[in-house]
Amino acid sequence: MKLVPVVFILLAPVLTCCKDLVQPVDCSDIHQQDKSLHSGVYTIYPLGERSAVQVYCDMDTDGGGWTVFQRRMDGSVNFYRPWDQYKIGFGDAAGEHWLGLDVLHYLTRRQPHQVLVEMEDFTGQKVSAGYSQFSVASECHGYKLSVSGFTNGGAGDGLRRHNGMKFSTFDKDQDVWTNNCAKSFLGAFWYDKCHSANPNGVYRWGADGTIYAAGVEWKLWKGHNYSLKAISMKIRPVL
Ligand SMILES: [Ca+2]
Repeated sequence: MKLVPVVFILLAPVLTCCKDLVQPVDCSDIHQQDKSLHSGVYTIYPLGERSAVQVYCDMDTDGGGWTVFQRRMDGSVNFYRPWDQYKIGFGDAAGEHWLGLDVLHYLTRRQPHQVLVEMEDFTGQKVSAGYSQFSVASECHGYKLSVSGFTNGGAGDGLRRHNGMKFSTFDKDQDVWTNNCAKSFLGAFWYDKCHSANPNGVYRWGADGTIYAAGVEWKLWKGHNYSLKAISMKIRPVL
């Protein structure tokens, strides 16, 4: 019986030390550590201590703890980019950003995740689409998307037809169309042939049919010739 306090005394420095070394894997970890933190840019370590990456954490929506992996808001970043950049990520975590397919794969492989897509038009209307299950396969499997369990926040089920698709960029065509969806619709996504959502399309400031279906679009809400003001895609572990 006398051993118990001795063991704790001996372990105390180790436990303290380990606590300091714990690095957050995602925004959910950061939120769990301190629920008073506000939304903003944080550093996460999806793959251990050498994998630091900046990301925007949504600590407000529906309880917070969301890791934002895609965000458009002002057209400041060009999203028409090649495979290697979609793989590792690009843009500015404080603004328009793509976190990267590798990080998406690692995070969604660790544990079950949900996804929330929020969007806004140029009149200030806001809608969303939620899915209780979301995962992205490895690069070997084409970063294949698995998404299900739709909840409608007014946007409509825009990801349904993209479930089971591989990711495509203009220089890596993994869609199921005879042509190249990424080239034809100026984006990069889990295209089939081709899309009902094009969040990585060209930022076009509202209604614009100059090039069909090439804008930042969510077809079931605003159709194929309306480019959204803002859209973000965020994930969180299912508790
Ligand atoms: Ca094709």
